[in-house]
Amino acid sequence: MENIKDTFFETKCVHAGIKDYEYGPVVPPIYQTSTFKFKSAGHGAALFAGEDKGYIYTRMGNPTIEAMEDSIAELEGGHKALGCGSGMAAVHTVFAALTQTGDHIVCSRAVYGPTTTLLNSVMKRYGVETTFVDASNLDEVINAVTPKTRLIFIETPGNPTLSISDIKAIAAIAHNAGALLVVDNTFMSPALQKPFEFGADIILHSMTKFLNGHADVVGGVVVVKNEEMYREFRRVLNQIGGVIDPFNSFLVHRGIKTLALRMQQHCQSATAIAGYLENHPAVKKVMFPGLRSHPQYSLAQKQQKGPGGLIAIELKGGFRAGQNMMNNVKIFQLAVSLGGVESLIQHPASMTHASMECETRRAAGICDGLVRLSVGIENINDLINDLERSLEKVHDKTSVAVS
Ligand code: LCS
Repeated sequence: MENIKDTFFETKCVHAGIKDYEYGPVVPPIYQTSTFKFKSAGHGAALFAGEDKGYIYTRMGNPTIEAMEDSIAELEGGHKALGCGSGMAAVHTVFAALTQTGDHIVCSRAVYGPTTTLLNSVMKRYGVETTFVDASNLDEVINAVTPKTRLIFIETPGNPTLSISDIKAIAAIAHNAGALLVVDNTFMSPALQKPFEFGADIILHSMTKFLNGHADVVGGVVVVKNEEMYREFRRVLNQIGGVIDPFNSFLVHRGIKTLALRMQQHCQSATAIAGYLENHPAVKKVMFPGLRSHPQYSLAQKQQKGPGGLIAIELKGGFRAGQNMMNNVKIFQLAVSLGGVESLIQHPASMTHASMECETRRAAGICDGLVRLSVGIENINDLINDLERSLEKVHDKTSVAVS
């Protein structure tokens, strides 16, 4: 579509990235091919030399992948995007492209468990050191930066505690130190948060979550702001090989068409559920950026267009009560991942964040009793009734609190 830049977000969701293709399809065809024919030996050489535009080999580029990448770059307000085989491939590509032996990273403690583990294992083995901080405390971030810091990495809201970091303030800290700010925007999607508007340098997503939205793809994406960085990241991704394939790209691109609508419903239903849980006698604490009780409620109001669809809760009965709740829900599915149309429930300490060492996990605020909900788009009455029934059982068995 022409003039896509002048359209509103909902229109971009439907049309961004789509070009003209042979036969005039309204959605991008799936170019399910590993390689592309050259017209002549000279043409092949010119493509490899970058003198001619076109496709060579799907690890290096493919029209279906590119359509999805362009749509996300447009939605995030970036220059270009790089589709990756998973969110973790996106995280790794960023670290591999930006650091070398002797460099230092400052990373928020409130990030997806395997991101912490990647920094503490592979990146450490390559001689890249990381300092983990409570990124909602700016003094901690400032104090952690050293002359060797290449990047600051945050997730906001963080997985799974939903603590919020000030993107604008942390971008300023990074830039003062000659470092870059990388924001994992998975929990918000560009429908609810635009990190580039607050000074972030690189955005990444697990597309497995809200961007795709239908729990049928594993994928990731990195979005950059200029051509120089894009070329460097593309070179590294080509070498690492962690690319996405055409079919999964097609599915993500299809999912994005309803992103704006889905995010509205996730926010609305999660807000209703968080309010319900906050008043429930079996619940000790609810962490949700849309509640006034959230410690960074006012920052969330400034930085986010909505609270998102994730809720973390602690039950008065601790871990046992949480297990009971998870074993008794019927509509919420007991499964990891998040951001799909179906509601999910899981236990971070024994599931998504189990790869972290116990002490690291507790320092990140992930107590053993924490349960995470990803609120889908089912009817809100069904969802609340499901929680009501499961919490009745929890409450009966744990009326004496044992957290
Ligand atoms: N970043 C965030 C914020 C995530 O939540 C995840 C996955 C990743 C990166 C990695 O993405 P993947 O490689 O799985 O596409 N989060 C998960 C979670 O909370 N439950 O299961 C996966």
